[in-house]
Amino acid sequence: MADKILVLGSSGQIGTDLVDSLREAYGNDNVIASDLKAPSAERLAQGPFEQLDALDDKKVFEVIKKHGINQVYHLVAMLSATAEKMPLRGWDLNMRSLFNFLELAREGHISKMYWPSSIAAFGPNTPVEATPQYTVMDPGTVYGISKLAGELWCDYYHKKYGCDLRGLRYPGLISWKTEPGGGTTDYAVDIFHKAAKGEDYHCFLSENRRLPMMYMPDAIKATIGIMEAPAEQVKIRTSYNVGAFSFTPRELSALIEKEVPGFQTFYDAVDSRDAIAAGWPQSIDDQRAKQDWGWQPDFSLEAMVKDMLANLKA
Ligand code: AKB
Repeated sequence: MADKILVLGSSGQIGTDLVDSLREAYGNDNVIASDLKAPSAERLAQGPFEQLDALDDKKVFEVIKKHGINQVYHLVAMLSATAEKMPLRGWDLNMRSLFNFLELAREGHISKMYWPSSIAAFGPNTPVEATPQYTVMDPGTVYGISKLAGELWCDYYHKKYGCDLRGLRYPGLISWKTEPGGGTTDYAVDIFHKAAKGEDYHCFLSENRRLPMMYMPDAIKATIGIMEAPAEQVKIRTSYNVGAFSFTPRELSALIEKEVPGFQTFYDAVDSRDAIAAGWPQSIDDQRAKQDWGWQPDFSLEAMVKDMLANLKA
């Protein structure tokens, strides 16, 4: 029987690219996009869509049964900067939407689920260089606490009930199809939009704030890669570290300036997101993902910069 896949949060930064890639691999009709928001007419024409609140457990169950869903990519989350402004709503959304699907997995209604974690699950006492897979995790944000708790719950449901749950700790993600919303790493997308329009950028992180990042095609490769890996190769059921490259705003700005002469970044807009980023790793050790299920990124930092600008200018 063909896999039937539900992507929750399909209009978001990851969901937009992921639905396109999954539809190429599995066929349009086998990938059901879903989001709280109504889709664009273009998206609706591409394949099945369900307008769905991931907190509404009855509607979620109906959608799973209606389409005969067996795999779920659960991308619904309130990200770091927004969740700091509304901590209880952030916690409620991030955790209750996860539990709705963990329970469906426990009851045997879905056979496999992807739920992403983040570098935000680490904290100020985590080693910042080549952050190991297993290390101190003391997140200082609501989003980070929800990601660490969610990782542990996924591991618990796997060990206790045998549920097939898989996850990655995403670094900051850079993409051109959809802008991110509410994250701390979003500057690394905003800056390209300004550069492509010939405008200067006023950065909300300080110039030397180094963070691990990844280009979206690699994030999608990792996401589908871990979901398609044979179950016995997925040995970590909390979430795997994955990395690609790291840079500071100043280094990124200099690379963009090579492609867009005259481009400038100013650091007069630094805000509370800089303190969030200060508690996160600067680079990631992803040996376990490489060893266990063959993870390997394709894009270098320089190649990502060129590709982002080419796509945004097009
Ligand atoms: C955020 O900045 O909140 C996210 C993340 C690192 O998970 N992009």
